[in-house]
Amino acid sequence: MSHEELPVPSFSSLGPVYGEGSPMEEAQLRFKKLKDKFAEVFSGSPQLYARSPGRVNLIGEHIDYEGYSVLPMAIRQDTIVAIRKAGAGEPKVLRIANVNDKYALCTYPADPDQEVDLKNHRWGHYFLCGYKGFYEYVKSKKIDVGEPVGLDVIVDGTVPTGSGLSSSAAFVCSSTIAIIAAFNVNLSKKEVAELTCDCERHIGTQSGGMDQAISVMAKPGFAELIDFNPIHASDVQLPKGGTFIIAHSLAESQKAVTAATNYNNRVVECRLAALVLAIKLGKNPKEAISEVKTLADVEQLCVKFANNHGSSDPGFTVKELLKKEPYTAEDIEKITEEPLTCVFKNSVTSLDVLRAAKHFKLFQRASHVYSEARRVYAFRDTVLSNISDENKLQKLGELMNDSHYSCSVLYECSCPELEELVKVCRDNGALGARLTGAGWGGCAVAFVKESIVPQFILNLKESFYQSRIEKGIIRNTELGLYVFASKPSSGAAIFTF
Ligand code: NG1
Ligand code: MG
Repeated sequence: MSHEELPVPSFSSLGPVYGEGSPMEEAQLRFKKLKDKFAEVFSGSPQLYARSPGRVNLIGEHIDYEGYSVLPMAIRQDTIVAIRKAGAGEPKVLRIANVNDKYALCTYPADPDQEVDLKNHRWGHYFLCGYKGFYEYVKSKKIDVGEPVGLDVIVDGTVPTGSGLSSSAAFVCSSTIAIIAAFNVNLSKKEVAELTCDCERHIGTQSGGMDQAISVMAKPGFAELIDFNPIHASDVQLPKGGTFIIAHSLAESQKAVTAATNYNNRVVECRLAALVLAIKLGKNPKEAISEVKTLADVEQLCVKFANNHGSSDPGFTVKELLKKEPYTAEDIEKITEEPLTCVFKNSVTSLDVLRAAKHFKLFQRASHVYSEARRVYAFRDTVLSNISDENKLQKLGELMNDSHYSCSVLYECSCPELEELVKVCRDNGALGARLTGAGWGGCAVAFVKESIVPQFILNLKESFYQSRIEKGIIRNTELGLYVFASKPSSGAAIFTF
């Protein structure tokens, strides 16, 4: 099997494919549960299963959609989708059930052209994202998959939702891969990574491609440096002696619901920052509006300006040309010479952002993106350097701390619970700690010397979780779900048995 194909494992190879350190029995039990649930809800057996993991982003936050490389690793927690294609004569319905009864059966017509009803969020929408994206893809590539038919689906997810660990991508990727396999279409991992990123945008977030890329392309034992345009993953072997601990702040971030004020707002602010920079650096406004989509698009112009002033840092240009005070829409329209509603006329979700926003913090957002993009390479270079392991661990921790500071102060995607948790991690000896994923809740990732891991987790329980247990926010017995060490796990796979 080449690195480029999705593995189709058998039961005997389940352990290594399913994830490092995960007991075989646990995996077998989950497949049995899925199979039993399938028989109970639909009668009969699934045709196949697809699995895709969540991820923790080690560094490179909120820069994938600006075209910059990021450095995540897959985690053991995942989503498995069991699927069966209905026959031609059977009802043309998508029936999506879950092994967890908390999620009620969702049904949709088997119609690839239906819109995802964003005003009424339902958990099954993520499957629909994969379904629509699949048909768009085969149509664009002129692949004939016949008339739409019904699909019976059971889902089992173990990635905590709203936690910044990409439960959404695990769900979208496993759904899409299950559909691809059910229709017998053959695609490379790279194609699947690109396609699943397009799929997830149907949920209404203007996501970059990090989560889907790592979920599809991860290899056990490695973090990956992911580049975009085109997507490419390079293995990064993490140094010995350090462990990543994931800890939940217990604040849930509902990204699909808060998109207009949080996630998509930042995407729009970055685009506006890029436009204003381009125009200030000499581009004609009309040209800038049609050509400049991301801060990466204007980086060379910024560097050129910086060079003329003795610097090589695009952040220098941001400081010189953007004001620190927030911009109003009118401030920006004086520069773009076009109403913002026209600039974003083709994007419903961006127009939602414009309606919800009072002002735009262009200096802060651009400063974050350019500095964070550089930290990703500094992280990779540190891993590859030949300084002592001890110094490596220190330096990686510092980069993570700098990343958190930038996310918190410049990008404003943290929250009080995450601030408290990151501080508790550092006070208890973490080499570095930062929020991970989109933020506004969800998890922190701490980098800890292997020798102190058990004590570190105990201390975290004591100083962060104990008071929350007493308040009844979580149960003592669930603690393992909210704070755990994580090793780089394997990427998506298809199972047939
Ligand atoms: P989360 O919220 O952790 O799934 C999101 C985006 C990523 C990336 C990060 C921030 C989606 C599917 N994922 O991750 O692409 O932009 O935020 O770095 O929207
Ligand atoms: Mg997500």
